[in-house]
Amino acid sequence: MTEAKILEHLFAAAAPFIPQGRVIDIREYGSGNVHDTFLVTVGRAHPALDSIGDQHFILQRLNTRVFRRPEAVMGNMRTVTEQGLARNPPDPGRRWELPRVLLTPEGRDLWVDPDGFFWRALSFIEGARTFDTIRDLDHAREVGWALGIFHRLLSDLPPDRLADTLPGFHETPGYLRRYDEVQAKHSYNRSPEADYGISFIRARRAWASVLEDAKAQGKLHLRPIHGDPKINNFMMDTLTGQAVSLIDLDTVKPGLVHYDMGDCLRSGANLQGEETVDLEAVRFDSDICRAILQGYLSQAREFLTENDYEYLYDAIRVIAFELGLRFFTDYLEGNVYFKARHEEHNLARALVQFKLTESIESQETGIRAIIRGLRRPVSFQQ
Ligand code: GN1
Ligand code: MG
Repeated sequence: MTEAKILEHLFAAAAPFIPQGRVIDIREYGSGNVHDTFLVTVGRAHPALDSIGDQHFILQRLNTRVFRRPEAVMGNMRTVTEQGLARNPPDPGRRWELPRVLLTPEGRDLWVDPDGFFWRALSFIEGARTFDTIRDLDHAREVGWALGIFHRLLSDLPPDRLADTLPGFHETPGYLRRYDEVQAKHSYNRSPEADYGISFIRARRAWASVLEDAKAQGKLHLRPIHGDPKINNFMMDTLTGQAVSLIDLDTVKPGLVHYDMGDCLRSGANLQGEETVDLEAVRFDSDICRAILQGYLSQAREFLTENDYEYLYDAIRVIAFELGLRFFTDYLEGNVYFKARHEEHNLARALVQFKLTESIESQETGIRAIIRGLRRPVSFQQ
């Protein structure tokens, strides 16, 4: 498709959400691995956007191969944002917003194009930006604070008010079963890297169900979670540097807060970022880990149980391992889930997560000591 044709499609997809407005510009936005995301600049705002300042919105084409029930995804998103969360200042004097779902004049939150693709529009958090990696300890504390606020604000929402839009998401044993199936079905190019991945996974199979086992034994409980709190889903105010939003609410659903903690820490404490090609430099930074946890616990201490703390170390290790396993399986399967820029992209991503897992394992004693130290209440000044 030519560029002009693509733009024509994009303008057509934006139009239902902005009936009275004039779209000035549409450009690709962010670095998501699943949906196609665009930033739309409008001449006149959508009625649901603020009259002053809001001149943008986010337009997304949903990946319905991953999210098979787009209506349920939108339902969850609306439950979370409309439950008074959107502009509810969780801490006096602090800015806090969540992206709002923009509706068409008919009140619809999705628009289906003539080819059957689902599109949606979300408000854009102005005056804030995202980062792919953590810059410093203050940034880390802010990220932790924002995840803590998110969990705290959702902590009284019964998890069954949210649909299970991605059955099995973050349940590691299921990803292992999928890996076995794919391995049995697909041939792949033997290489030292692929061999390393296979033996890496083999050595961790028995332990990988640790969170699911604890859940089955009643030690850990389902709560509303974000599902994808990696660093570039936290928006930081461009002036103050403080966290103002946690975006990408597709994966909000019932789950373990451990999935979120593990995901935030495996992402935040990897200063090379998950796309690095410098494998030797990949490590888990325990100072960043401590700072994220400090920020998180300033909000989460009131709802975490003793068992929750017990499984925090495993959560960090298992979610890094699981993401590596997911990337690796997708590589073996021919890149059908994560968008890949080249054939070995998901193999390279998997190796980064495996290296990170090794680094976490080699620092187990230190990480457990950090968690133990932070369990005692400490004052944390914002
Ligand atoms: C995917 O699309 P994106 O970048 O928001 C994935 C996450 C992974 C992440 C790794 C629904 O998120 O689970 O952690 O890639 N989302 C889904 O970058 O599978
Ligand atoms: Mg996501």
